[in-house]
Amino acid sequence: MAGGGLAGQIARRDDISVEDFVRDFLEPNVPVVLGPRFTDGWTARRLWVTADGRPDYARLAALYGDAQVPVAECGTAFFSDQQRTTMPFSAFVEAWQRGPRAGLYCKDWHFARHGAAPQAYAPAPPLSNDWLNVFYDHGAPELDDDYRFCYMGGDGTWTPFHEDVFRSYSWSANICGAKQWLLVAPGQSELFTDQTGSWVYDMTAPDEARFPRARQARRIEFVQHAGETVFVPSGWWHQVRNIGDTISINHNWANEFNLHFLYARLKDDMAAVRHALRDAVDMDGFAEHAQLVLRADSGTDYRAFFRFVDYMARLYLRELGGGSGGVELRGLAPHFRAEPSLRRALRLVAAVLDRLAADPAARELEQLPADIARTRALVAGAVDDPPPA
Ligand SMILES: O=C(O)CCC(=O)C(=O)O
Ligand SMILES: [Fe+2]
Repeated sequence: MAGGGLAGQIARRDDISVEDFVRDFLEPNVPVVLGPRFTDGWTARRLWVTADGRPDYARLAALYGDAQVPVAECGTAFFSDQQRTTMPFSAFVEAWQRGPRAGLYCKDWHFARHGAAPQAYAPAPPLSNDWLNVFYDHGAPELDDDYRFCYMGGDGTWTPFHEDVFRSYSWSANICGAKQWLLVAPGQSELFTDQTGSWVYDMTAPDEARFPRARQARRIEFVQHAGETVFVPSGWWHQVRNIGDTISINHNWANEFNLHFLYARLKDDMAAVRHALRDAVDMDGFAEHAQLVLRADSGTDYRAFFRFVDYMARLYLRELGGGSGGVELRGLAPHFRAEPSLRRALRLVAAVLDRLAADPAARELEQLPADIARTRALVAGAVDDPPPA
């Protein structure tokens, strides 16, 4: 690749068992494209698409026209993202049909929360171990949030270079159309970020004056076709451009295998907050103030992270005890709910709880250390080896 970093190959699997996906991709945190068999049965692939594989604009407008949707203007940068507005879905579809020059990209639309057929799809079994959406659905309904999204846009609409929220995984399935992907493995961020915390906006044409080493980043580039699903592992930066009129559904998700990435992200963000506020460390109430700033910057804080982990730990303990009936976990493939998987998940949770318990930013908070200790003790009964006799 001319002037580019070493290019890698994307793995592709027409079919894969949940066990193999866990071993080959989820645990080692490696990207893969899954074949169309995982989406062939989806209602969305019939209902939203015409016989010749194009978006069925009239059908879409009739189904969801009244929804207010977030729309990016792909030609207008706004800090590290694009300018965004909100409009009725019917107005978006009208502009979309007029042609790609509009550059409007309906993205991050929480379509499942707005009456837009949550039954339009079901995550592929290997991708079903989705703690983030289990937590928002069942553990924190008052937050009225989720991480299920729909993207719709014409040829050339695109998403700038980024890493996903909380360092979560994503998966992205094409209902119709195609996407050009660029993925950059973790551990290279010094090549494309600067001192001020800004990063490269367009990795296909980086600003060489500001980011002279960006082109050295090792990358994987590939096209995702209609029906295919991309697994984006934790901490892999990525950029995406639509080829032709494209609709996709995606989730951000997390589970036992990337929980340590989520925690590491929280800890890194906290270190940045404490550095920014370093002149105030001796102030009364500094610990709580730092959490507030963390929450504003990162969308979460230590207590929210613990609440998420605690909720999932208790759910898994109940499932292990056979008592729950499992409504909360019913979306997970059987493999993830089998006893060995539950135990392994709880061991990974215990490891993260141990690190959290030792973290000075957690220890200085009211009540949190006691809460962590209580949950850790509950988990211990299920996972810790008995001490040698
Ligand atoms: O399809 C896009 O435009 C962006 C998708 C993305 O960033 C993701 O799936 O994480
Ligand atoms: Fe993303």
